[in-house]
Amino acid sequence: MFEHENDTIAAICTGTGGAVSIVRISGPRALDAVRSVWRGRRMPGPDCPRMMLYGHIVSGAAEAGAGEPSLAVFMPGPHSFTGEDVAEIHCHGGSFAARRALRLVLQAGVRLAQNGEFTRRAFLNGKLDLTQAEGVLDLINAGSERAGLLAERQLNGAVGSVVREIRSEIVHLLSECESRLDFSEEDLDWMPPDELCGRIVSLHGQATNLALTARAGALIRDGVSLVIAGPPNAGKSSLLNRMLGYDRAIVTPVPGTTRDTLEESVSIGGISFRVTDTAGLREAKQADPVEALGMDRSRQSLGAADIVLWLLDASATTDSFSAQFEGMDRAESAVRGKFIPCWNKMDGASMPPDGLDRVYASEKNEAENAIEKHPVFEHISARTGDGIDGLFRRLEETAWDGLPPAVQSGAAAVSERHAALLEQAADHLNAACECVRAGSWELAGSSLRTAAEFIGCITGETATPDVLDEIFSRFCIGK
Ligand SMILES: Nc1nc2c(ncn2[C@@H]2O[C@H](COP(=O)(O)OP(=O)(O)OP(=O)(O)O)[C@@H](O)[C@H]2O)c(=O)[nH]1
Ligand SMILES: [Mg+2]
Repeated sequence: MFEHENDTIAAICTGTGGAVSIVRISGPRALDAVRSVWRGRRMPGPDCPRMMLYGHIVSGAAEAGAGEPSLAVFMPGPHSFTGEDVAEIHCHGGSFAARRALRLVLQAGVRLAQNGEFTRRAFLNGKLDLTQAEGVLDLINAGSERAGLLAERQLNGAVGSVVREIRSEIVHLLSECESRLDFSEEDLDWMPPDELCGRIVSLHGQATNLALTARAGALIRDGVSLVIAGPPNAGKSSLLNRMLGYDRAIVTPVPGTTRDTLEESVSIGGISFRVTDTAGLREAKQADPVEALGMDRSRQSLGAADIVLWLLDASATTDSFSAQFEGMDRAESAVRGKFIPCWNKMDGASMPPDGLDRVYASEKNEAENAIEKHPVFEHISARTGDGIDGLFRRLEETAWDGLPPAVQSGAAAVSERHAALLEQAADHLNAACECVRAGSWELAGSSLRTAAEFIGCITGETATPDVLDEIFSRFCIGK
């Protein structure tokens, strides 16, 4: 917890490994701090704002030698990221140059910034609302193109502007209720109660619909966990390799090749899938202790997955199908997410896809016309790549699982934090409507005020320091 102070802060704001490292300084002493370490033909200052200048960083006036060649820029407030005077020193990459420059800057009466403190200052100085600040964090953490796009939209105010419209309408209706209290004896031109109720109900709908976009937001931001499971030798590792486009997992004809779970990320339809290849599941009596441990991990993965892709070996002898179906049924009961059965090795299958599905149907003693009751099988060959496009479409659809297209486009998908506040606001809007119907203007006003506070917490107008601490502590130092 820290208060917003008017002191000057600095931090290295680039990650390790790049060609350039940047030290950022914000606050009233930003320019003095750079001047105290800078030697160059021209000093970046108010006379040349936002202009990158070449010079050298030295440890002090007494030190001999030219010092570290660097670039520096000065951005006077309020036209800067934080809204304060900001200076940046661009040093050579690697850990030495930037750390040395930072140490020198800190000696000039500047303190090290805390996590997210630059962005927090930008928020406190009105440069960003809270949803935009969160958009900054989402952009940093974006694991797919779609997640990046969503973060960018939020950073540009997509969520903030919708939320502010809702809030300003609530505040308008609140003033309607209050004016009835303040001028109860006077004949003012009031909004009829039915119209007032209608507008509150419409706001309730907007808040609830916006809250519903959180599921799409979570999907886009966090991605999906997909576990590939099935009996040994079904081709699970081959499929992982096929999905990634390179040989990540060891593949052999020996059943029980994969011993431990293996996770990699792949982007499908702009959604990030964390794909886990697992050790094949079979009767424990056939397994050695190492394989048994691997199978334990496979079962744990099954329980935790959003989607389980269960592979069956279509090239195996038909005698083996019963055992394969039994294994699948046993596993399915441990799955909490969605389950997609999939025949692999279709290139070596002795039966066409519908034949395989019918074998499953007859095994289940289902009438042929009831086949559609069965899980819909995918049919692929991890070896040739046949059916993989269809499988990808199925995975994408399963991930979205019926979310309406408007939500899928993710124009303004809110976070869990926003959704919780919107739902609370919606409850108070409901209560306000009841009160208006009952003619209890004071209670209606109080419910509307609470609803406005919850909504204001989304953009930060009514957020407490605790909320800000929680949000900005998730940022890294230098952001
Ligand atoms: N014909 C054919 N062979 C395949 C296909 N997919 C995998 N195989 C072969 O099946 C054997 C087993 O493949 P893996 O990918 O190691 O199978 P797995 O399910 O990971 O096996 P475990 O790790 O032992 O559980 C290998 O010889 C693969 O080349 C396929 O689509 N068609
Ligand atoms: Mg394997």
